[in-house]
Amino acid sequence: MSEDYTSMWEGLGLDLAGHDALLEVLGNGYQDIYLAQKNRPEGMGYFDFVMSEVHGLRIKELLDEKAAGRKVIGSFCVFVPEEIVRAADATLVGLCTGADFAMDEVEKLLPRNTCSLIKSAFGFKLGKVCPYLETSDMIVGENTCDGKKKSYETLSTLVPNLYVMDLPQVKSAEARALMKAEYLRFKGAVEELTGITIDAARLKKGIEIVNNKRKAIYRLSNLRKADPAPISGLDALLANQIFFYDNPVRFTESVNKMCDELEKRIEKKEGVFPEKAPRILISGCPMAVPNWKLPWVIETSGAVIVGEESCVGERGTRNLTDDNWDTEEELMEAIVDRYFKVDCAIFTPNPDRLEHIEEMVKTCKADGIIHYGLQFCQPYLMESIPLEKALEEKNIPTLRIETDYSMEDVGQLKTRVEAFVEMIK
Ligand code: BJ8
Repeated sequence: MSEDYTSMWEGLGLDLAGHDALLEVLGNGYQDIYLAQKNRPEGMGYFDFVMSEVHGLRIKELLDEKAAGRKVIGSFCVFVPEEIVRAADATLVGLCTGADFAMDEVEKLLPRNTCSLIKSAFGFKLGKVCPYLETSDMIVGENTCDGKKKSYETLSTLVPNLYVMDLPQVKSAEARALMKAEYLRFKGAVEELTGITIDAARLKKGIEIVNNKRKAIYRLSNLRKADPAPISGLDALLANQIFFYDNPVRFTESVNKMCDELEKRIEKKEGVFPEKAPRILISGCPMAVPNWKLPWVIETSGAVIVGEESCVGERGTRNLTDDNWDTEEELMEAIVDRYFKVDCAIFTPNPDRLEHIEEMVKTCKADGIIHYGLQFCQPYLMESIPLEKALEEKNIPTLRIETDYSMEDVGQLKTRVEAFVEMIK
């Protein structure tokens, strides 16, 4: 880290010893997993820098924004519409985490059989190690899976500023109306928090910023179609993870700059893995920083990851918001239309997700799918069984993995993944 941020972290009420321990584990993991890779694009230098400053310079920037009167809103889900947040000159940051912390304390509040994603968010709060959570003026929870919606009842006793958004679970006209009503209610809450009235011009600006960010990351996804792949799945995942933290305009520029470099690599047939290396599509639960275990296992087993059907990936970033409208009402409708297409497994039935996976297999030229389900995640684990069956019927080899954030199963995962890679070669 470029500066000593101790007093900033102290001011946020972090537990300095615990936080130091977390940063050390994060730094070591990054060194072993990321910096050990070969032939990385030069453009990844920017993302390495962002990661090295993820609890430092980025938090300082957010605190500077707050000092200038702007607000920071934290979220756990891609259903929280960033366009509305940007329209009020506020910044949206992701609060999901990918590491276990303070688990003994967490298990006093949540059942042991809760997924790691939920437990880790609680662990970071109870262990006082998340500067994003402590910087947020509003924390948005959402009624998605049962684990999340019930855990927010408990989270509300730990944080003073939790706002809960209701979300539909089916794709009907009534469900869309619920989503619209909730997005309007959220817009009102953001206006109240920021003191800014969101009009059509502001919405248009917010949509433009977020669309540009999504276009850039989608451009990156498209470049991964090339064989040899110009970027590793680990590096592409990192860009998708930083999507949730970085300043959106700077992020967009940095991704586009890296894409220019990748285009040149593709022209020269330069890749990170040899041509014809087995190509894997990951599908399933989101992977938040620093959850790099499975991608690392896959890419050290001779395969390359060419896409993520995930909320930290294409499920979260595909589809733009149509901004060819003039009134506030029309623009809000366009935002609802965009988010109503997200095919999260909390929806029932959820046929769009299978379609999207098949489409990604084709566009990414994937040889097989690894379905990543977090232990105790009912929506994705339940859905993975019929998905596997449907994909196998179409001769798309699929491996279902169920895991958590611990490193205990790395050996076992490696054996299974290596056998799968061997099979699809
Ligand atoms: S839109 S995937 S970000 S809800 S892993 S907490 S589902 S038990 S994260 Fe998600 Fe929004 Fe859906 Fe995406 Fe529950 Fe499963 Fe845990 Fe999960």
